[in-house]
Amino acid sequence: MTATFTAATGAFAGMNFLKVEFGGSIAHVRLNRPAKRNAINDTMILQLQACMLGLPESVRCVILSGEGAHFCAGLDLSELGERSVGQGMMHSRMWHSALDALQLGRVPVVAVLHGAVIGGGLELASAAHIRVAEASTYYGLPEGQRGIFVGGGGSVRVPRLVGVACMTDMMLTGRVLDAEEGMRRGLAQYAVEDGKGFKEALRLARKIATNTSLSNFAVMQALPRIADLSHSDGLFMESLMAAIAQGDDAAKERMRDFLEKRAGKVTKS
Ligand code: 1HE
Repeated sequence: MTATFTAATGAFAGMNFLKVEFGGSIAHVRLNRPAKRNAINDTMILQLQACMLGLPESVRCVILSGEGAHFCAGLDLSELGERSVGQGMMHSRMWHSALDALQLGRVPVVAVLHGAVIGGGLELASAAHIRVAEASTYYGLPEGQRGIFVGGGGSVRVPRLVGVACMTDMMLTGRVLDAEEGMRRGLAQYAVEDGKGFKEALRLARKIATNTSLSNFAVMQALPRIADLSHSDGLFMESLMAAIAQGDDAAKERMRDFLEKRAGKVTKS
């Protein structure tokens, strides 16, 4: 599968800690600070937020990856030292806004993981909708060893994937999960050989990009919220979302396509 991606211009080109490229309806956003293992400083997290909020309408799916040998070494620890308690609070809230912009934005994000996915790197990865992990991937939450706590939404998102017990273990003991264990525990949905992550992500992104916008939006916005609700409230919200989605013209057209034998059937592969 070949892909032609071209470098973004304008505001995206000015984002020095990201490399943004567009290929048709897909944007490829790369963390671009390989010399520091893509450690996320304040500028980078703000650029990521601006990038997600500023995507052109033509973009229907994002592939997120990391330049160099690792996906992301987490928070830039060199910026941590001088922060007061109040500044620490605001810093964490800044990460929350940025990762919410990614998780609860307009388009789904497929993350390609390789090498270290550590601390804030795992917080970032867990905000994506789909994770493809190359064989070199390993996951760690060394916050416990560094004397800090997760601050980028990890305590909310990571237990949803691996459970509270596994996250507790990772934080208390420094346990590191390799690609295989991460896959088994739900940190990634797809496992691929080294170097094959982007190709797999592109295959998935192309499928995602052909769904109706409203259907993708419902999956991204309603599913995590429904998971927060009681049984009864969850079912009510589901009914609202279902009615809205099926009332959309694009959904009606797809139903007609199926009934008039123009749409594909569901098959095993
Ligand atoms: C960094 C960072 C960083 C690398 N902040 N500068 N995250 C961590 O505790 C992970 C810390 N990093 C590592 O364990 C290792 O760097 C790696 C396993 C990721 C990669 O090892 P390696 O041998 O390939 O690289 P390196 O030689 O350790 O690092 C290369 C450079 O990147 C070096 O700088 P240099 O100036 O000496 O070349 C490192 O200092 C720098 N570097 N990682 C700052 N994280 C929202 S709250 C989230 C809380 C957290 O994320 S806590 C977890 C932080």
